[in-house]
Amino acid sequence: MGLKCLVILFGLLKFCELNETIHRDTLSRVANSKATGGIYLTKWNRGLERGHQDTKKLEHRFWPPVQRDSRFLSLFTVVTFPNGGCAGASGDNGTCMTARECTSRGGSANGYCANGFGLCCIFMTSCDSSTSENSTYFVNSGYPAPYEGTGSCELSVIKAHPDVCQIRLDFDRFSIAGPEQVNHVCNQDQFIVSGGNPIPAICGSNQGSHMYVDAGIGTINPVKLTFVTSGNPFERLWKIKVTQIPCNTIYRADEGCLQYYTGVSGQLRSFNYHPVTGLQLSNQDYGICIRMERNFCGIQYTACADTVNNRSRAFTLTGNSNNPVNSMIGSGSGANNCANDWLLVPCAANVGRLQPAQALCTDRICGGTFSADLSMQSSSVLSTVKPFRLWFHTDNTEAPADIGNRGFCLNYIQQPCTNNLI
Ligand SMILES: *[C@@H]1O[C@H](CO)[C@@H](O)[C@H](O)[C@H]1NC(C)=O
Ligand SMILES: *[C@@H]1O[C@H](CO)[C@@H](O)[C@H](O)[C@H]1NC(C)=O
Ligand SMILES: *[C@@H]1O[C@H](CO)[C@@H](O)[C@H](O)[C@H]1NC(C)=O
Ligand SMILES: *[C@@H]1O[C@H](CO)[C@@H](O)[C@H](O)[C@H]1NC(C)=O
Ligand SMILES: [Ca+2]
Repeated sequence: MGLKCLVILFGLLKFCELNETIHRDTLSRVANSKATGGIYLTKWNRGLERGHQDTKKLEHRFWPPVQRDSRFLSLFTVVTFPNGGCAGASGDNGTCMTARECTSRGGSANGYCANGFGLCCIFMTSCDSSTSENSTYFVNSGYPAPYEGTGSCELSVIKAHPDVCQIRLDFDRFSIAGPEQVNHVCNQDQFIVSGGNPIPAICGSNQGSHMYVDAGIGTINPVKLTFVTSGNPFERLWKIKVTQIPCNTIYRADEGCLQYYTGVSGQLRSFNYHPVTGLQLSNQDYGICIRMERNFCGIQYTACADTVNNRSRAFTLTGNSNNPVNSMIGSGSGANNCANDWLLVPCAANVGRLQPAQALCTDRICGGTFSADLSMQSSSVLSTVKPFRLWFHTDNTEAPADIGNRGFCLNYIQQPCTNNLI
């Protein structure tokens, strides 16, 4: 798909059509629309302000070389550009297209794109709707005002193209009621994703987080995003960007990754993590993947700084974390094993651990301190198992043994293929 524009008289007038070839004989049609004061003209007056110089630049950029000699085209120039993503004036992501196309597809124009030839079309929708537009924002009823009511609010996401394999959800805003205080189960509000691979329901505060949903191959049932709200009044606010990811792209997440991070360093947080107000969610079971960057052979994890609490709560999965709790490791059923809730870090070992213990490594880590050894002292933890992946699991119970756990926040840094890392 693409947008083609006919530029007349060095850009003083522009006529754009989505995906439609403009021939010389289209000119009469253009002339007609001009004569009748066609809908295009008023919408493109920014072209008039931009004037001569910009248009000259555009000619160099877009003018197909084969047409350069044509005397006809010295007056009439055809420019094309892809229907790609664009940034709207509001900062939202949109799709570049003509004003007419944007209106007919149910979007709203928000700023210019493609050097002023296209409009950035933003798609925003709320409860009980469906979308097949890429980069649609799913917002709460009444957005940007919060929604205090209860009920169910659903968006069906239909593939924009059969060749879409994944749906990425970006939680630009995500604030619904958190889990109950005893067992941390989301029983008041819930965000549920269905129709794709199994995804745990979440609740609470998740702004800045993301999820990948496997949409399957071919055209199958839509993926449904549902907010169920119940119980006490709560100022619920959400705005989720829904991006459709084609199968054969480099930015597609690996199979089985609910979360997928790229880059040499970054930060991983469990859902509803917050050192003070967060509570680790029960009934979680998912993979977190970090793309192996070129020439990196290992990955090191360190608990985030907790600047609020006296004792860091950046990794509190098990025990009563109102008191200091040591790290726990391994999959046995002993007091210092991780039988119920854990973060699985494949063959994890503390950084700087003295030989020969270096040869030993553990997989599950839990407790109230982040370390691959039993310890009250937090440590950086290294894993060289590839691909880089973590699994997070919680059961449906906290009380009475587990109290006030927040979940985890870890910073990761990939380690170069030196120092015996292969
Ligand atoms: C737009 O592009 C599609 C796919 O490339 C094509 O099937 C369709 O005929 C085109 N429409 C027009 C009006 O050119
Ligand atoms: C959706 O938009 C994103 C970002 O612009 C882009 O990478 C992706 O290829 C688009 N998906 C489809 C199906 O066009
Ligand atoms: C979407 O918007 C963000 C923030 O404005 C920007 O960083 C990102 O590149 C945009 N994506 C596309 C495909 O335009
Ligand atoms: C912080 O912890 C230390 C050691 O456990 C304790 O001595 C101190 O009183 C605590 N401070 C606060 C403000 O709780
Ligand atoms: Ca638990």
